Amino acid sequence: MLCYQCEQTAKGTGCTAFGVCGKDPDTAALQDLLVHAAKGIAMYAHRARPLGAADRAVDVFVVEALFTTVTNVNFDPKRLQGLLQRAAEVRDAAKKLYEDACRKAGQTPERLSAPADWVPAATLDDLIRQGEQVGIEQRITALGPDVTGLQEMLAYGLKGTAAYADHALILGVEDPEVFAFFHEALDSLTNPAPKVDGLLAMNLKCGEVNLKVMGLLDAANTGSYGHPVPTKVRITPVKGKAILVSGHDLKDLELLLRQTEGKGINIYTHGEMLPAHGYPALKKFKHLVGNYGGAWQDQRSEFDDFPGAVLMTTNCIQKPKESYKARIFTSGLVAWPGVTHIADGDFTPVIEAALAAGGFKADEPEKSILTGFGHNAVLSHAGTVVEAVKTGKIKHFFLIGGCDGAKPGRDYYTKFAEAVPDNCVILTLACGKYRFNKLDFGEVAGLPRLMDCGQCNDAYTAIQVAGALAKAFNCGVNDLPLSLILSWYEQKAVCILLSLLYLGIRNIRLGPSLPAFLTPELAKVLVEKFNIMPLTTVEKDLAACLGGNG
Ligand code: FSO
Ligand code: SF4
Repeated sequence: MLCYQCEQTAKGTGCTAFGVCGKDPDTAALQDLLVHAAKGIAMYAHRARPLGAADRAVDVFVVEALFTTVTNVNFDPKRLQGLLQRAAEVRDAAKKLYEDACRKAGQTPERLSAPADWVPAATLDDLIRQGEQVGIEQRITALGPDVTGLQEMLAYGLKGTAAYADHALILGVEDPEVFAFFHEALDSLTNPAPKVDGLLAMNLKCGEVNLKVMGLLDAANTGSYGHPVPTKVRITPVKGKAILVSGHDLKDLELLLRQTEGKGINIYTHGEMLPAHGYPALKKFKHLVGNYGGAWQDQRSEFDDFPGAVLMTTNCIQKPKESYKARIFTSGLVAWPGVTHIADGDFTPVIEAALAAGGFKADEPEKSILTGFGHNAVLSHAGTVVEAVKTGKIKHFFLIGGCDGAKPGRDYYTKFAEAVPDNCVILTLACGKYRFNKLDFGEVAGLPRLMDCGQCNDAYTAIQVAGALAKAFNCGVNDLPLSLILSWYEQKAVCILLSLLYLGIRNIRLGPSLPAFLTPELAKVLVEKFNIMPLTTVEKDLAACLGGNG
């Protein structure tokens, strides 16, 4: 296997024997084959659409297939085998769609070859062998590391965008143009002689489309649950039976809240589910009592200690310990072999496991943190913020956000947040915030110095806020007293980075390490075009930011 799609990839170059995330070589091959199959489907769907032919089932499957292969989502070869069988059926449907549309238009259909003509092997072992033939290694040999790296950056950007598109469509918000782009971009990845310029342009287009998708998801979340409002969230347990909900899927949380109402079970959020507490239609549930634990990489000890059931609605799942394997559940696209999967929104098994577990025996002394600083909430203070900047009360803004992870260097973000001067505001989002969100940052100009904008997709909020500030100060976003200190881990961070690059945002500090798929040549291009900077030391980087360099 060779997988280098996430930040924790082995030796900073690629997982070859076994994934650091827990992905075994067989699962890696099946995921590669699923992406290959999605490209084949897209070849037909991309050609059918201009002829007026589209099929929502095809569109949605491509989104789900991509999201399935994001880091820490699906580790289950059996589930992947099922998805591959379905992929072949969907591909046949897309082929028919295209050929029928051609006939109708009086055109001769193109005869498409690999990956459009993929025939799924009959057994799991043979599917794995097929997957081994379509991995990154073969392309690095054929096309070289730069072109392959750019192709993979696009593929990872698409995977991240697919995750957000999936959340939005679950809440009933979708856009045919977005589906069309997935097909166009995947089709472009089948080009036997790709060019660097074309790939760079397609990567930026992915950033553009992801921005649109984050907007759709924002509309879906706020349309379903209202605009987040600043909300105090309890971080200490209360007595009673308990369910811990992790991941990003607000719909699953809503369903679970409804199904547990009046059952004497308290619901806690974990990791990226924390911002759910800010949404009016979710916070109204009295038994949504608090947030438990930290970011995803702490789950093995935290789930072990949690005296109730656990539900993983999206990534990031890690190999469950035997101690809690019987009381952890997956939903949506998440899968781990041997872990019960809730496919139909009926969370009865989760509720039963919570009732059977001990629950918290007593209330712990109350402690809380704040969340809910979506764009509406932050921009409702726009006048105060602009005034405070003009009078010098607020000197600088820092967006310290992105994913968390297990690598040692990630304490940089804690130290950076701690070192930010008192007259500066810190905006944060995604699971990286657990590095510092329990520290007391106090206030500046009557506003909290630390504002939690939400999940990783709420990078949309940060972009809205930056745009509004730039307008108020009549300057470009790059001219604002704003620094971006970003941490990345998986492919959602890749699509957000592409969106920021599409917007022309420069001087991003990216860590804890640069992606392995960015060869030195590609990294040079990004530095020249966008002045992306690796992290150095907190002292040097902070001084540079405050001195006007990013
Ligand atoms: Fe984190 Fe995992 Fe939200 Fe990611 S929980 S790492 S970028 O899935 O999606 O920030
Ligand atoms: Fe390695 Fe990350 Fe790929 Fe897992 S997802 S196999 S940790 S590069």
